[in-house]
Amino acid sequence: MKTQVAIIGGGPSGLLLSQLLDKAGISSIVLERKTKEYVLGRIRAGVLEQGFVGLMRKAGVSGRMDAEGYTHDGTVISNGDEIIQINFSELTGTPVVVYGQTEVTRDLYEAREKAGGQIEFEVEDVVINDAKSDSPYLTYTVHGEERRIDCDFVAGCDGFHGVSRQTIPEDVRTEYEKVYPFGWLGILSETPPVHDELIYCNSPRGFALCSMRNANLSRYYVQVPLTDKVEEWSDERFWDEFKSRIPAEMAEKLVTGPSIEKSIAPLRSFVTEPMRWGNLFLCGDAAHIVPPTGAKGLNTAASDIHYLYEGLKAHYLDGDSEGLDTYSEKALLRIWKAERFSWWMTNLLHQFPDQPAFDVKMQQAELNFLRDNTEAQKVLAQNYVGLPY
Ligand code: FAS
Ligand code: PHB
Repeated sequence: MKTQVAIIGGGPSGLLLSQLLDKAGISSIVLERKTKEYVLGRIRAGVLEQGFVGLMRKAGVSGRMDAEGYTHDGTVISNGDEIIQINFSELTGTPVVVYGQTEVTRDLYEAREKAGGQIEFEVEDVVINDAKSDSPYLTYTVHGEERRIDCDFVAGCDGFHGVSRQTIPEDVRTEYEKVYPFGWLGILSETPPVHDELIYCNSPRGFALCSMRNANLSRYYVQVPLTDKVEEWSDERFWDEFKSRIPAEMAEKLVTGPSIEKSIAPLRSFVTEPMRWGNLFLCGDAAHIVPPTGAKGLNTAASDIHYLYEGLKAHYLDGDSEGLDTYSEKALLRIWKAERFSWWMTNLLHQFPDQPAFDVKMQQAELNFLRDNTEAQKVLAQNYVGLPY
């Protein structure tokens, strides 16, 4: 088979890129190693920056998001029982949209299928060949049958455990990593959210987050040690612990119920440089990971897709390759700012094992400065709603 852009990975990055390219008349094929049902079974991000919302509109897939997404004008940071209101719209003029990644991915699959987009599922043994040449090609198998795609460019949208990043020689790559000494235990419950905005909770017992998916679907998290196993957390244990970490006024009105999903995700910061090698371009989790504390994972994948899409469009439509030549540098500039914000939010809100007493005092001083200083709240808001592309 031949296409202009071969995309590895049928998650939000790969699907959004394929849909945008299609709108510009540029052909692509998406290779996904799992089934569509498996991909849609993942519960991940929940908050979309305006940049992401704009890309979904440009891709023509914003109908359900506009109808069912929740516009949030702010968020709450709590310190024990103390409530710190961060008003995005007042401080930056920009809200965020709460709309789950699962729904984003579902909308993108529907759009690709409606447009007759080529997506191959359950692919295996994907190999990127001749990435440094002008005629790279992919080889792979589907149920044992060997296949090949000849293309101009390869977009590595295959996440942290994919093949793309590993294709770039180790002596070309520089990797930066910080592993946090805790994870997040997340649950979904068919209960009304405890508050109409998200609440990021700092408590002496550890971090907690009150989020949501819709008026009767809550998404809640608690920080847990890396050694914890999800089977050690009954629903009762989760609710007791969660109530002990959120502000008392919220705990009093919390509606609990059975979990319909429960999982533990480790937290890490990770970046690989460069994000281009020949005609292979890395996007999203294939190139970088953030702790979810700043809601930046999915949103930095979106800005990568924006830069790559604009570069490919200029290349094919105007014969201008400047966007492709500066892709890695431009994407990394914004990624590192998202890494910084996610690292800052994680240090602000979590309890670290064996944390020195001085560091605890620093965390409290940071929270008190945020409570008392509108400029500090504005800096948080500018980063949370999304820095410019
Ligand atoms: P993805 O990992 O979503 O997609 C990559 C796709 O490539 C997958 O479908 C995979 O099956 C496929 N693939 C991998 N290797 C392949 C191969 N060799 N061949 C073909 N296909 C291959 N972000 C937030 O903003 N907020 C959150 O709360 C949040 N929670 C998260 C929880 C978890 C457990 C994880 C893992 C991530 C979370 N994230 C969160 C980050 C997450 O949303 C990512 O940023 C987002 O999925 C990035 O999208 P993609 O780059 O498309 O990568
Ligand atoms: C979520 O709703 O899953 C969510 C929201 C905000 C975050 C992390 C996760 O920072």
